[in-house]
Amino acid sequence: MPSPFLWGVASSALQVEGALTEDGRTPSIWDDFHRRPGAVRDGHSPAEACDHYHRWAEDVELLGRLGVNAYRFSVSWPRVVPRGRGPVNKSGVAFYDRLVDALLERGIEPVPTLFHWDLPVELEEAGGWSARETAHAFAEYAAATADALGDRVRRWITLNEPVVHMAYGHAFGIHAPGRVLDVPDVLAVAHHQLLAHGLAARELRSRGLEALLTNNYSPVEPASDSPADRAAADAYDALHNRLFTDPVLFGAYPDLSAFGAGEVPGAREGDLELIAGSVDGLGVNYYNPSRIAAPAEGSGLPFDFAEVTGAPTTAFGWPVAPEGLERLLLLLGERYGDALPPLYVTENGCSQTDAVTPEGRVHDPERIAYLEGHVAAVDRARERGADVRGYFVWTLTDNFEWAEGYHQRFGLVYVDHTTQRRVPKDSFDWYRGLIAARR
Ligand code: IFM
Repeated sequence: MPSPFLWGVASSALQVEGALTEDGRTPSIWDDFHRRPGAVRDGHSPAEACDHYHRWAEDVELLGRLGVNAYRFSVSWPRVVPRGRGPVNKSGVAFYDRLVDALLERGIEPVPTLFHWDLPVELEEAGGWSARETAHAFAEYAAATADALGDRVRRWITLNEPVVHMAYGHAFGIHAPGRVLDVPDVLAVAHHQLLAHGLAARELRSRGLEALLTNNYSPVEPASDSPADRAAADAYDALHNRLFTDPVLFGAYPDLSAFGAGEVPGAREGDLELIAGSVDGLGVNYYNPSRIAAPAEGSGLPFDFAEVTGAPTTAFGWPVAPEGLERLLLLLGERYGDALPPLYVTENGCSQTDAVTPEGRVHDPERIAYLEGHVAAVDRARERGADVRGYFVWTLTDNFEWAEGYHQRFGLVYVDHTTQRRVPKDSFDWYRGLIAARR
C-alpha cells in the first residue's frame, strides 16, 4: 500500500533543544560562534532555545493536537557522538529514543535529519568540512544513529541545506563556523558535504532505510533580458539550485566556470560515482524566489541580488511568492526527468511579528495566507504531474533563528522565551483544520 501524503512540521536540534551541556553533549560550532561579538543579533544564545530537551513531551502533545502524521527534527551530532567520532553517547541516543517512541505512539512518523549545521567543535578544529575525514566521520555517526533508531525510522534526511551551510558558514562568515574562504576552498566544503551525504546514504541503504537529501531551492529569474543579467542568473542558479543536486541526480557538477572554477577541489576518483543516484527522495525547502542581476564592477561574485518587486514581504523581508513553489516543483521535473526521485517539501513557512493578545491569543493572518497559498501551489504542481509526497511547515515552535537569534518567529506555536510558555497561534488551528480535512 502506498504511504499516505505526509503532513508535517519541521525543526532542528540547535534551534529548539537547549541543554547544550547536559548528559554528555559537547559543544557544536554554534555554541562557540554565537559568542562572537556581533555574530547573533542582540547577543541571543541558543543555550535554552525552546528547552525542547526537557519539554519534548509537551511538544509531542502539541504535535498530536495538530494532527500531523510526520515530524521532521534533527539529531544533534555532538549529543550522539560527542567527540564527532568514536564512542556513542548512550544518554544522547536515549533522548531520541524516547522522542521516536512518543511520536510513533501518536501515529506520527519520525523523519530525522542527521546534520542541521551543528558540527561538533572537535571536528571543526580538525578542519571541519574542509577536511575529507569529516565526511567519513559523518558516515560513522549516521551508521551509529541508524543502528539505534533504524528499527523504527524509515526515512532519513542526511544533510539540511548544504548550500546555506557552505555559503553562509564558509564564504560569507555570517553563520557558524564563521569562515570566509576563497572560492576553491568553498567548493571543497561543498564536495565534502556531498561525499558525506553519499557515504551516509550507503550506510542507510545497506540497512534497508531510505536516504533523502534536503536543500534550499529558489527559482531564479534574471532582472532583465540583457545577456549580462541572464548570465548572472545562470551562475546563481548553478550555485544555489544545482551544485548539490546535479551530482546526486546526474553524477556531475554543474558548470561553475562563472566562479572561476574548473575542477571542484577535493573530488577524487570514484566520489561522483558514489554520490550519483544516492537519494530515495529529494527534500525541497522553499521560502522565496530570487531575482538576479549582473554584478557591480569589482564585485567578487558573478551575480548580484535584485529586488523581487510587487510581492508582499515577511518580517524577514523575504518576498511572498507561492507561485514560485509551483514553478520550482515543476522545474525540478523538467530538469532532472527520470532521475528525479519523489519530492518532499521539507520546509516552508514565514516569520511574522507575532504578539500575544490580552486574551491569550496570537492572531497571524499573514502566516495563514502564506501557508494557504503555498499548499495550493503544491496542489497545482501535483495536478500537473509533480510527484510530491509530503509538506512540512517550518516550524512548530518559535525558535533560535541562527544569526537573527529569537527575532524571527516562524512557529505555529508562539514561545515566550523568558517563561517557555507555548501558545498555539491561529495558524496552528488553521493547519490542524487543513490536515483534518485532507487526511
Ligand atoms: O530556520 C531555518 C532553518 O534552520 C533552515 N531553513 C530555513 C529556516 C528559516 O530561515
